Amino acid sequence: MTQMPPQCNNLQEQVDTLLQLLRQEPSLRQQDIMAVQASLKKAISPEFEIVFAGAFSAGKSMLINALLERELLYSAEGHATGTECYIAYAESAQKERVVLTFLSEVEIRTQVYALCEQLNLTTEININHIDVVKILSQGCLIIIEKEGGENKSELAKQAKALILLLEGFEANRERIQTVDNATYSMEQFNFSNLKEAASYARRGSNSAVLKRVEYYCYHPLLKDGNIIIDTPGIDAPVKQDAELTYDKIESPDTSAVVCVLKAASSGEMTTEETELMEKTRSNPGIRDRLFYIFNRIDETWYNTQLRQRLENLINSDFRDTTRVYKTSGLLGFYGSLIRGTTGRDRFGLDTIFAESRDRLDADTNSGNNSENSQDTPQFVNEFNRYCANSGKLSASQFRISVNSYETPNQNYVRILA
Ligand SMILES: Nc1nc2c(ncn2[C@@H]2O[C@H](COP(=O)(O)OP(=O)(O)OP(=O)(O)O)[C@@H](O)[C@H]2O)c(=O)[nH]1
Ligand SMILES: [Mg+2]
Repeated sequence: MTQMPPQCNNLQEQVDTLLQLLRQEPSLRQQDIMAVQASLKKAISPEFEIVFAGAFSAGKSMLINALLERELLYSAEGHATGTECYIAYAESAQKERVVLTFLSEVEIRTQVYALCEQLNLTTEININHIDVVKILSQGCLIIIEKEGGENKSELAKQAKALILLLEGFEANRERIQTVDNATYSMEQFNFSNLKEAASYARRGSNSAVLKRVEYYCYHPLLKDGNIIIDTPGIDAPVKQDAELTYDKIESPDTSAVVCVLKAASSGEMTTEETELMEKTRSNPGIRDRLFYIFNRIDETWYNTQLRQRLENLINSDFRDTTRVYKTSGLLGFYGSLIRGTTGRDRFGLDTIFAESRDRLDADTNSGNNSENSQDTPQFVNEFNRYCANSGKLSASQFRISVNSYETPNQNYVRILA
């Protein structure tokens, strides 16, 4: 962070004096001084909040993991992040810690009412009544079945969100306070590291009743007061989650916004993305610290039409900014991790990918079929595609073949070997 010029050393005092003078002058007393106070707070604050915002699955969490070079945040298909995550600096690896803040019972009740209204569930709603909770959950299950699955419609997604909220409330009943937002340290949860806390927070039902997760993480990027904030997708099924993101980008505490856009995989901007950019531009505290990231750029490598549409979009709608970046969070993140692997652990298949492989197993109930294509880590598929079809590797320099008689994992190991 830049040093303040010497005449600003007593900024707080000087601004306070000016504001006092303002109050003494009757004709100026009505002036709104909120903006001045907000700017002052920011100017003297040692913290610099950088908010990552965008549509669901744009890759916000993955990009943050890539920046921090570790799998800290939960990144997955579908709506993955349901809670605001703050990542601030820890002085050393030993000082890494997590603080979990829960919603209050009142806030949870408000969300339950709103969801029940949208779902047309009109029973007596007392979430402390075990029977009521059962009836509501059954009602949700019926809706999901009628809609043909959890993700089949907005209604089904909301029903799923209500189930998770009720489950989360029950599972964390002892920790949730009536009107206050209770906070807990990781010791109180018996977590021994950030990862354990993160995997507790990523579970849908826990995430539903958490208001905020703060990670204190040992990484040079966070030194000097940089705080990275991951937010739920602006099109998240629970309205409150999405609103939280909009509140955050309009908040005077926010100093920079990284808009993670999905246009590289769709060729166009969604209404929500346009709204996000408009709201961001209207926050005077952000000024020109607005970064546009076209993530998932790998998808344009295999699709000429998509590539052209993205280029057209950037040339027309992003003409007036130089802060346009094209990234692949997925390839960048795993690419940096596999540098530390060797043939002995099959270039990460037995180490860094072991957990996601097991998770895939659990998700798909595919049992012991460990070479089944469903157990191929997403990165391995993307890596093979990169080698075979991206046109990024010169054929004379890299004689790489992706063979159809081998499994994707075998191709991956052979190529890297
Ligand atoms: N092909 C490709 N996939 C990516 C890329 N970045 C992320 N993904 C995948 O996209 C999915 C969603 O990524 P997340 O990081 O969870 O996205 P998010 O923006 O945090 O999504 P929400 O938390 O749901 O709002 C994951 O399965 C990632 O592996 C990328 O650059 N290329
Ligand atoms: Mg996320």
